[in-house]
Amino acid sequence: MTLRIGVIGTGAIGRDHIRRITCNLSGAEIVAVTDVNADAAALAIESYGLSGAKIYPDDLSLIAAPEVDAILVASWGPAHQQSVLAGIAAGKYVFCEKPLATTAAGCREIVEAEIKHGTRLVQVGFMRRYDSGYIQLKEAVESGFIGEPLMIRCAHRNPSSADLYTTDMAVTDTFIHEIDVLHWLVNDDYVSARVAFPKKTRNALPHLRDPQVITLETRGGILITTEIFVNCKYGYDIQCEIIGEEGIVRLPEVAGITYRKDAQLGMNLLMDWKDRFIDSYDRELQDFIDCINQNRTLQGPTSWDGYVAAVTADACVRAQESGQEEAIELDEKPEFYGGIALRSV
Ligand code: NAD
Ligand code: NAI
Ligand code: ISE
Repeated sequence: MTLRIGVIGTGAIGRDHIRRITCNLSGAEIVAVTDVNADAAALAIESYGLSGAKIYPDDLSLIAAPEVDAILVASWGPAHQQSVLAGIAAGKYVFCEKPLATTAAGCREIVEAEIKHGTRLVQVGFMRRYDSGYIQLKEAVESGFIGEPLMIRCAHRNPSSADLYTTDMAVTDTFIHEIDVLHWLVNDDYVSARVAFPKKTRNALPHLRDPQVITLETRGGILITTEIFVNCKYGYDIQCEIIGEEGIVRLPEVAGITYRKDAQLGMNLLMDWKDRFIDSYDRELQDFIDCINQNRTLQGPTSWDGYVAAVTADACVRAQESGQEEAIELDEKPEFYGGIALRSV
């Protein structure tokens, strides 16, 4: 079976996903695209030779199209909620880039709609769960190799940020990847957040506070500190180290040749998120396609994971503003997502 996908939002990542589905992955084809910027949609069709794909005027008409089996939402964050809810209402599968919605209430609405539908339809694009480095870290924690995890130290560095990137986006756009992957890594829930602002880099625009240090604490007492530095200049660099009672494990450096030249021993660093997690993006989407084509329940990050990320991000943004520790309070996890009890749904 070939899954027929309609793409909503053909910007940077929308086009990158179209490229991978068309050129690298198996079992799916792009049959429809839409973008609020009609030129962006036309460019996507032209760039990847999608002569059979149709351009729709908006997300709702694309979702309603009978030839579309599944939608891929890669528009900007505030537009996600409407497209995901319409996808669920039409009974179509949805792959949604992060964030699932920009508010916890919006994510909760999606959760309720999916539960009402009765089967899982939504996968959120938290691709780090498919990264082999993070998978090895999780295996090390779960096998007891480093004993009980006590602390986690992370860094999320981008060489530069766009002009419209604001201080809260360090949480909602960037740190949100750590928020998702870290509670999954240690199988624990967050209970509080704090944010500290070190000396500001001269390389950030005046409106942006960069870098930031975010501290999360889990129910089990694990303390997680993450440096977010989105104008670090030197490269795209993702670090994660888990300190356990019996040892320490670290995310591997991205493989690259070392060179000896001009009196230097060196190694190149990546500059772009598209390259750093290229295998994970391939794997998350292939998994989405395979689960649907083989009639298996989706197994990637759920709408509930999107909700957890949004509640945690809200607390981090409050902590940015208050300078205080802010509580993270989650609703009880519905049985539908593997929780213990179903709360008012
Ligand atoms: P982008 O600005 O390059 O592209 C967004 C596109 O969506 C634009 O072409 C815009 O015109 C279009 N758009 C906006 N609202 C729309 C709507 N309502 N309907 C249709 N099209 C709409 O942004 P991007 O970098 O591609 O990011 C898109 C999404 O992907 C964001 O949610 C972002 O957080 C996410 N993202 C995820 C990762 C990751 O590592 N998983 C990386 C980059 C971006
Ligand atoms: P982008 O700005 O390059 O592309 C967004 C596109 O969506 C634009 O072409 C825009 O015209 C279009 N768009 C906006 N609103 C729309 C709407 N209502 N209907 C249709 N199209 C609409 O942004 P980018 O970088 O591609 O990010 C898109 C999404 O992907 C964001 O949610 C972002 O957080 C996420 N993202 C995820 C990454 C990851 O690592 N998983 C990496 C980069 C982005
Ligand atoms: C972008 O949207 C991503 O998701 C990247 O993974 C992240 O590193 C970057 O900071 C975000 O802007």
